[in-house]
Amino acid sequence: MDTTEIMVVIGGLVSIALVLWYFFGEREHVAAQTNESGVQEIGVTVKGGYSPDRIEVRAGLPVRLNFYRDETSSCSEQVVFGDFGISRHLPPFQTTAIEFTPDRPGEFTFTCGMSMMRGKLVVNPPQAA
Ligand SMILES: [Cu+2]
Repeated sequence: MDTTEIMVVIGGLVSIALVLWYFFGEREHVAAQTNESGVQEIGVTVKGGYSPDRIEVRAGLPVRLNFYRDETSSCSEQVVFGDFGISRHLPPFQTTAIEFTPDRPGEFTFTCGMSMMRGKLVVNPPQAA
């Protein structure tokens, strides 16, 4: 193989890896990670939707959702967690942390101000001691 062929093969492998990561990578990371302070933390990118749009946490532990709004579209300027009485303005190109402690298991939808963009917070029962 000459250098050009090797480059083509490497390019192909990188593309495949990116496709796999795009389709499967994010879903593996939807569970919020518990940090040293015991806060379940996860970043959410806001751009025409929420990514990830399905976030798993546990009940009874504080949650910090770091919403990064990567657009100026007015659709996404507000995020609403109706079940938790939370409504927040998200300034563009900034990270806005939303903190609360889900006290009960269940599936809770969060939306933009007009309920067009949707995501789901899946609250699992507290971990057995
Ligand atoms: Cu909207």
